[in-house]
Amino acid sequence: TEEFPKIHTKEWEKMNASKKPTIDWFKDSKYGMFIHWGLYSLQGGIWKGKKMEEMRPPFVAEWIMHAAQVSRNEYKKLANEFNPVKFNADSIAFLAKEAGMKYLVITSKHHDGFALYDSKVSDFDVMNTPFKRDIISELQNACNKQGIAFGIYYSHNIDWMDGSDAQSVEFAMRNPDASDHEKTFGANTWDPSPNTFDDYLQKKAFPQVKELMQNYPGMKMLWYDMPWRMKPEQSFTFYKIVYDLQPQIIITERIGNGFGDYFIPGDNVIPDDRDKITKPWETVGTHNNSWGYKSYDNDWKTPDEILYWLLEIVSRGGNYMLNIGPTSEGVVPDQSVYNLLEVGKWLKINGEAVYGTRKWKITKEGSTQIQMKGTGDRKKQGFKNNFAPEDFWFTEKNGKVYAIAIKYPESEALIKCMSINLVGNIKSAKMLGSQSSLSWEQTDKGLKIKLPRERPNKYGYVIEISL
Ligand code: JFZ
Repeated sequence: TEEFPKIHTKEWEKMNASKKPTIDWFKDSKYGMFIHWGLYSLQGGIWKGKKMEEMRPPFVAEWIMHAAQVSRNEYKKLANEFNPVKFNADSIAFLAKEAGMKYLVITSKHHDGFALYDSKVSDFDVMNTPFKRDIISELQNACNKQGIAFGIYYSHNIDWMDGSDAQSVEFAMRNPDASDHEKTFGANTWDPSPNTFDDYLQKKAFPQVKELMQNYPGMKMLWYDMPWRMKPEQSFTFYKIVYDLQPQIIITERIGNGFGDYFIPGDNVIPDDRDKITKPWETVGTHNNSWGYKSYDNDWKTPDEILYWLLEIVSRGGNYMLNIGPTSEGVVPDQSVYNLLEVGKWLKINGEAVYGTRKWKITKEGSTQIQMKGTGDRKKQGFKNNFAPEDFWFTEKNGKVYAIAIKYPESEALIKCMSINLVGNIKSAKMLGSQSSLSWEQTDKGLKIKLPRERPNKYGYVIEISL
């Protein structure tokens, strides 16, 4: 980041300015779908009978090639088995729509180097599988039909097939105790590509990003991953290739060296109020504990837990992009579908309190949950579904404040919103999804509101307060 002002500042600022409409759209959209899908989905986290946890961390299924130290030749053969005949782009776009998501980002190429689209740059692509269908194109068309904005993830830095020296170093970036890692798991034994990093950039990554820009017009976002080891000039080139062909696209700051348009606090990380975030931001979340499909991980975030993440994030002014990992057949696991649709039902009634809102001066009251930091097992992070009726999250929009609760009070129909008394001047209050206007009383202990008997959705409610 320190290096960034030294190169192309003026040019970058000009390019950055062209993205204003997309940034505004992004800040209003709030909720999106992330899709991790590729050859690794065939294994579901198991390589020759061994689970990832018996091999090398990180234990996310899209890292199976690294975890099992699979040689490039052996890994390449998986392409002969890739035939997800049940994949239906329309039903995935429809799922996103019904889930209340406004955009969708799919892995066009992950760290294993396999392209899910028709690439003329590399043979290691979906057209060289029995499936022979351009997944990126099908999904983009399906999203266009549903009015879901479309974007792609592209692993610009790590490419185990064609990149260089991509061994446990990536892990070292995240884990300062990499030497322990080597002691525990041994040195890497696989055969990384002989290409230099620069060869890889010139011959594969830059040309692939360019062809993606040429072949899939009208995209909204590009999710580059892993800023580690990128030189400022290289990050800049990745930014400019996109700008030259699709100037509206906004780019993650994981491009490296400060060139991104929006900030990613970390995987499954809700930023702390004290973090000084200057760019629009997005938290990405796993649904279980893996991005790619993991056959034995059934530790799904429940609907109210997903709602909790969404509220924590939106009340702080950010976006939430929640992941699905389709199987080798191209289907989304049932529990994942069910949970997304449950949240979608909540959003159909309460979406007013989410979309287009901004951070209010108070983000939250009540103290049920803790801050969660870091990727990984959410139970280890201390998550319990123990929401209380005293917990409220707040957002604001057009002179209205939304007080959002995940839990109804059990017997009393009277709730107290302590924070609201700070604003004075209340004109009216109502519950979203209910016709009756509510009576309220401003006390020195906060706003007391008498709730209607209706329960528009089982996962809590929103009081819309007009000021
Ligand atoms: C990366 C990938 O390695 C992973 O497979 C997945 O695609 C995820 C969305 O992104 O993993 C990261 C990258 C950066 C951080 C954590 C995980 N980080 O900065 O905390």
